[in-house]
Parts: sequence; C-alpha cells; structure tokens
Amino acid sequence: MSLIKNPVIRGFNPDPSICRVGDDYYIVTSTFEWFPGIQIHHSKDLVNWRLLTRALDTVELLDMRGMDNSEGVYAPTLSYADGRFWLCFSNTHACRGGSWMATPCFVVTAESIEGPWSDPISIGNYGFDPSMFHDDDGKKYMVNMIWDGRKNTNYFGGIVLQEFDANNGTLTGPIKNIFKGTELGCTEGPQILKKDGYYYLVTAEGGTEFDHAVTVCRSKSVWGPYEVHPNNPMLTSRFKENARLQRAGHGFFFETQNGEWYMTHLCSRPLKNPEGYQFAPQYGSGRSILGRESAIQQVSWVDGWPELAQGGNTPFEEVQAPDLADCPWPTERAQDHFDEPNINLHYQSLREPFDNSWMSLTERPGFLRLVGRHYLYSRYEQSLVARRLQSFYASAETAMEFNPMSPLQMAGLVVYYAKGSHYFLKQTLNDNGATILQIVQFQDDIYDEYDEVEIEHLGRVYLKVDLEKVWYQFSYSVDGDSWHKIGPQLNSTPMSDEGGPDVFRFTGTLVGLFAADISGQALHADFDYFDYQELPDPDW
Ligand code: 6LW
Repeated sequence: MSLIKNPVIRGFNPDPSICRVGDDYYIVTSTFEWFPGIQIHHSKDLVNWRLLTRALDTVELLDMRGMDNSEGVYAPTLSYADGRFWLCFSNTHACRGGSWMATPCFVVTAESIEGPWSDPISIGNYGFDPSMFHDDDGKKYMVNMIWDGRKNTNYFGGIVLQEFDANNGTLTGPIKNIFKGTELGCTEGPQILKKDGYYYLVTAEGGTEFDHAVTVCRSKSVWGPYEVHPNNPMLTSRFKENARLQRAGHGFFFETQNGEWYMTHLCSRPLKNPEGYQFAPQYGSGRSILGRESAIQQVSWVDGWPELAQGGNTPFEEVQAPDLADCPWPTERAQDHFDEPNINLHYQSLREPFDNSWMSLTERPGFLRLVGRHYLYSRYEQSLVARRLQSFYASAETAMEFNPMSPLQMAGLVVYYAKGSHYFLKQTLNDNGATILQIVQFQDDIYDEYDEVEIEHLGRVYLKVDLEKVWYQFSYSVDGDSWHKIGPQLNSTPMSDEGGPDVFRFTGTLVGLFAADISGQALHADFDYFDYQELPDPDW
C-alpha cells in the first residue's frame, strides 16, 4: 500500500483548499505578492502532486501594484458546482499596525481548471478568507471571516455568512455572524461541508504561527447555532515541540470517489538553532525558511465528528494512501535552457505579470533577457524571475552575459524572502570601472555588502548558490568549470516566516534571476540557463 508523505506540496504553499471533480483532485494555495496569483496543483492518487497552472494571470484579475511583503492573495478556496469551478480569494492590503486590513474579496469561475477564468465578481470586503458553499437546495453562500478591529480581540470578529445570488452575481439578504470562534482566537479560513444532515463549519484558529489549529463545529442549519467539536481542536501542533510538522492548522475535509475521508491542512518544518548560532529569542526557537506547506491526513468519523484516523490530534508525516491507482507525474527537467516559447510554469514575478517590456525569451532565442528596472528593495517594477525553494538541500546555477557601464547597473542570482530580506550575488562595475562580483545581504531592511571580487570580463559569468539547511553559499566561475566560493556562508534562517519583527511573513524563500538599472539606461542581462536541483535530504 502506498503512503502519503507529508508535506505533499512543499515550499511556500500554504492555506490549501482541496476540490475533487470525478477522479481529479486539485489543491489551491496562497501566493501573496507573487504573480500570477493562486497555485493550482493536481493529483489523482493524493500521493503524487504536480503544479498544474495558476489562475490569476492578468492585472484585470489581480492588481497588486505597490503592495507590500505578504500582501496580495490570501487563502483562496476552490469548489465545483453547476459545471464550473468557483475560486474565491481576497487581494489584501495590510495595515502594519494590525488593526485592520483592506480586503476586497472576489470570486472567479471557469469551466476548465486551466481557465479561462471569468472577470472577478465582488463578494464584499469583510475579511480575507472567503469561500463559497453550494447547498444541495441550489442556494449558494459566501462564508468569510470578519474583522472586529479591536486589539483585545486580536482584531478578529468571527465568521459571517451571506447568501450569494449567482444569477446576478451579488450578495443578497442578511449578513449573520454564525461563529464567534473558540478561546483559541484568530478565527479565519472558514469553509462549510454538508454531510449526513449536518453543516460542518471548519476554521483555522490560534493564528498561523506555532499555536495554529483546526477547529470544527456543526449545526443542523447553515445559519447555526454551531456546536464545537467535543475534542477540539481536532488537529494542532501547539505545545508539541517535538512534532516534526509544526504550525498545523487551516484544514478542510474531503471524500474520495471510493468513500474514504481525508483532510488537507497547512504545516511547516522549522529549522532548529544551528550549533553556535543564536536566534533572536523574541521570535521563538524555530525558523520556517520554506514557509508553510500543504499536508494531508486520513480522517474517520466518530459519532458524526471528524477525527484523525491514526489517532490523537498531532499531524502525521506518513499517512495511508487511499485505494486509488498510483499516478506519478513525469520528473521535471532540472535545467531550463529558456528554449521554450513560454516561461516555465514554476517561475513567478513580483506583483506584476511577466511582460515583454522587461523580460523576453525571443529577443535573443535560447536566452532569458531581463531589462534592468528598480532595485529589489522596492515595491514597484523589479525585473525578477524566481521559483520556490522546495527542499532544504538545493542548488541553483545560471550563466549570465551582462555588460554594465555603471555601478548603478547590476544583475545576478538572488535568494528572496521579502524586499528587506534577501541575499544576492551581483555583477556590476565599481567606481574604478572594474567589473566586479559581490555578495549583498539584506536582512531586517539593513543592507550589507561583502568584499568585491574583480573579474576580468569575459562576456559570460557563471553564478551558483547552494542551500544546505541553515546555510547558503554563493560561488562563481568564469569558465563554467572551476568554481570559487564568494562571500561567507550566509545563514538562511533570517529569511523565514519567523526571521524578523514584521508579523506579515507568510510566504517562503524563492531563488531567481534579476537585473536592476537605476542609471536610466535600462540595460539588459541575458541568462543562458537556470538549473534548479533538489538534493537528497537525510531528514525528509
Ligand atoms: C490566511 C489565514 C491563515 O489568510 O493565514 O493560517 C493567513 N491561516 O487563513 C495567511 O496565509
């Protein structure tokens, strides 16, 4: 019998929402400020998952210009009814003070999971985790968290329900607060499931850090009153420092075509303090450098309540797979030579779509050309093409051709968590006009440069970064053969959800290629390939 190995979708894939249509399973996950918005993953056996597509790929569908770190798309939810997929999401602007967020919420629909998606329809701006419940009498309801806006409630006000008139594309009738939440607080991520005459309202509680949890309650009426699960929370890692999957919460239940029950949830795999290295103590003792990830548990129903089939309420790393035929996906090619007509699905850009004005695969066939724009420490117009780091042991390599004429022009290889939290290896000129390579470390919004290395410019330079859990090491080569380390080992853990004082750290680390030019000349850099490799991980 096969096993499901958690997390099933690794590296910056939080807030999973699952939807089964026939024998196809889809999980959508949050993308925050990364474009295109909403990752859609596909599986036929719950064991093997592949990234299939992303939904929000135009500015009309998702306008995130100027948004800050960890703003943008929060907790999308996918459902299927009336021959269509329904995808709800919010496009969130956060108030760093914490007391409110501007959270316009939308639903888009499509007949095919690969789109095209309809224009966004507004479903209010109560909170940031909207979902759509399709009742069997044909009615539809928008379910969402609502703000309270006061500090003593942690700003969270419970879960609201309102009917959605699909013919007119509008919310209609009364809005009711159907669940104030339990003492765990921070009630969010609501979704409703109907089973055997009960409405089950499933929410995420405790906050998405180490106290996270799945809360379940049920009612005979969709409008409530809802009673809480007798063994609530039915899933959590809180107070369980030894649990390998931490921060478990934000779940939802689903049934296979053969009547077996499972649930999805988010989790993280925080790294421990390396020997001799002190974390800033105020942010806890673990660091999630890959962000939050998606996992699956088996579920059984006891007296009309869902429980983990393997017992207890701690997430399991290995879970019995359902009785479905194995469906592995072809191994993806590690080295991308930029010789396909479209950019590889794994890449994302910051806040804006890929656009010929700044990136091209055709200007010079076989190369990715990036036109230098703003520095990476900006919320506007970065020329950055990046993919998720999805393993604690990985490497990324490129060959770059770039001819800077000014220290204000730079291009290279970057590991990026947030605009004030990224490390890069750049090629540029120094003030003497010599071509140099240099490591830059941005940490907690503070910019640091390491010693520059002068290179004789040969038109092409090879750049590489290796990740071994808590350490990044950059290196370079001028012939693609003999490699030289550049800069010290850089600690990976400040680039994590817990790595800084900003509470809005919800994403994960990406590795990518960039070009920047603030000289006004919009100089381009050409990249011949990008080789991302995941290496064996003895721990996972
Ligand atoms: C998301 C919320 C949550 O909107 O974290 O863990 C927020 N749950 O439901 C950001 O991902």
